[in-house]
Amino acid sequence: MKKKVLGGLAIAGAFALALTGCAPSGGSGAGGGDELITVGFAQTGSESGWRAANTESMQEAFSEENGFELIFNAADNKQEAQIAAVRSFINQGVDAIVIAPITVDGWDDVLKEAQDAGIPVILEDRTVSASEDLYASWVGLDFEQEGRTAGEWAVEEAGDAGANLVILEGTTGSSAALDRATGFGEAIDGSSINVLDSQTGDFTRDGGKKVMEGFLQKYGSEINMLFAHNDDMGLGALDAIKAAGLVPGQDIKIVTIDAVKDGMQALADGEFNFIVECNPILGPKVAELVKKVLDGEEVPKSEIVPDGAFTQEDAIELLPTRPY
Ligand code: GZL
Repeated sequence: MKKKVLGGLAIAGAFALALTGCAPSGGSGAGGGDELITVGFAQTGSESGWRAANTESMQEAFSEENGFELIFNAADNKQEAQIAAVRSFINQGVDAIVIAPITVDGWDDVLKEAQDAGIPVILEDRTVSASEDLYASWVGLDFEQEGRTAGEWAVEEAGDAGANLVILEGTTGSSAALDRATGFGEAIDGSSINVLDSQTGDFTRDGGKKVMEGFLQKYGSEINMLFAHNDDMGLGALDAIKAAGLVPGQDIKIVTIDAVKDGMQALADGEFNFIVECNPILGPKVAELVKKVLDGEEVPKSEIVPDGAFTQEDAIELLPTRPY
């Protein structure tokens, strides 16, 4: 295990640790050779196509040939399991911890424990409400802008005729769901769009299908627009819409977020009408951040990765070359 000593302050810290008999092992700054950097990665789970692409990106970036030993944990979308995984990484004495936090709250204690253990934490994808002093850096997406872009499309699509909209929300308490809702809400405020209902489908296809079935039982063909916080819930909703004898993309206009391959296929097929991208390929940036932090280099507290947005024509053109 390679613990690169951080900066000057950390050298003093390492010296203090040496006095207590628990100095970091190895590391280029502390006489370590070319040992691997051990990183504990606490992933949310495997709830969506986006998550699969994000996990693949992280596992490729944190490879042995890139100088890492990755200890991977997927928490099945349960925060208590994710916090337990982080505690396990701390007990194993990893060199750094990466977290894709399922929800924003509840992280203060375990982040303080990692800090007290001298293990830097980098957040990727979603973020937390805990003080930014408790983590080294965050790299992710502008979820509020993603929601705003989806809302602006919905307002234009509704025009003066208006629309009766239902919303499939992401995981309750996640920064992705909270911020997308904020951005979307601001964009449609004062418009001709009437929000009939909004409920979480937990970012999963099954969740999207079940909630959409409930919406259709309650509102039937009154619904003519759907905003799903991610492609997977929108794809699940397609089954419910078709089972109700309605035509997705025509009877019910659909806007989603992510732009994973299955979503872009639905867009190309005319079942979705607009998709806002959310880039899951974060692995290379996170791996670079880990090395910089362990080398004691200054890093930005946050970094936003740019997103695009796609129409049906875009999807038809881009599908053959989409990386995820
Ligand atoms: C967004 C990410 C969300 C995706 C979902 O960065 O956290 O979680 O939009 C995924 O598909 O489940």
